[in-house]
Amino acid sequence: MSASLQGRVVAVHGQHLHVLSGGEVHECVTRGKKGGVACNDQVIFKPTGPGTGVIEKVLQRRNLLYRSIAHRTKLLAANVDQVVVVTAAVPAPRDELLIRTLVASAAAGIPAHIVLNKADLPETAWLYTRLRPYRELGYDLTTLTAKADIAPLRALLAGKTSVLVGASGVGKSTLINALVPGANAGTGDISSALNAGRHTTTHTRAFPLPGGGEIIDSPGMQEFGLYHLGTEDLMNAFPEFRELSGRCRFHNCRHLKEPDCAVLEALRAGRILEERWRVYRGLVRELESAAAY
Ligand SMILES: Nc1nc2c(ncn2[C@@H]2O[C@H](COP(=O)(O)OP(=O)(O)O)[C@@H](O)[C@H]2O)c(=O)[nH]1
Ligand SMILES: [Mg+2]
Ligand SMILES: [Zn+2]
Repeated sequence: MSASLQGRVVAVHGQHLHVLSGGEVHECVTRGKKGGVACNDQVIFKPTGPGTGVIEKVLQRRNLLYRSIAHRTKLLAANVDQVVVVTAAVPAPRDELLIRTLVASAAAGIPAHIVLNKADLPETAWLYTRLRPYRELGYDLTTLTAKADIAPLRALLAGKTSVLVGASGVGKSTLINALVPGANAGTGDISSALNAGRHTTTHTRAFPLPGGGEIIDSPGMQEFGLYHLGTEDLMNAFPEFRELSGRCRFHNCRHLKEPDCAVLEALRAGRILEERWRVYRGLVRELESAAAY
């Protein structure tokens, strides 16, 4: 019997994990570990043979992001420094996806950084303007052209562990391929038949960056899970609501239709973005109906 080792999970493919320990990758299984294991978790595992092992324990996490699967929570990534949410003017972006991503990051206590890709397209100027309120909310915005120059992104990622997320078609795979030599991420340029197969498998990988730091990619995933959150967590994940906390008539105000609600007043006065509040209202309903599952 060999002694247990400590390592870091660098890839998750269902119950199969790659754990990096002492410079070597061990293929480990979880044996249905309760609670699950996330990419980038620190774990204790017991070797079961050459290059194989079984997970015994997940060490305490600094933070945790969830994957979105209809009404179920699955772990995605742990111990990360930032979320990088990629957006682009083409295909037409959905406000809701961006907002939900920012909410999930805020609820996990992880800073989010918005990357506006496809700066070469003329439509980008319009989206840049639309994103101005987000910069006022405190989110950093980096504009770049993945196909031409990813230097601005390299600077942003250097020395940090980042999770990459964004709608299909915004250029995530293009960015990964430019950042990580040999990553071979399937891009929208490859035949869609080939992509279809790739995207149905949900695996998550941490790629070491040549200049230090790591980027965590989960092909096919566009959105973080939110079903583990309560209404209170949700309110706190909107900085513009949080700022008004204590100013509503009712201390337990949910900012939905209560009288003398400071959030609703700010909304009517145009100081809160309508789309942000709408997504908030939708999420409150969604989480309350999910809680019944
Ligand atoms: N014009 C332009 N197209 C880009 C850029 N980056 C990626 N694309 C294209 O956008 C499409 C989707 O890219 P892909 O990396 O597969 O997006 P993903 O679905 O987010 O992984 C592909 O056709 C890319 O060639 C860019 O900076 N400018
Ligand atoms: Mg892709
Ligand atoms: Zn209120």
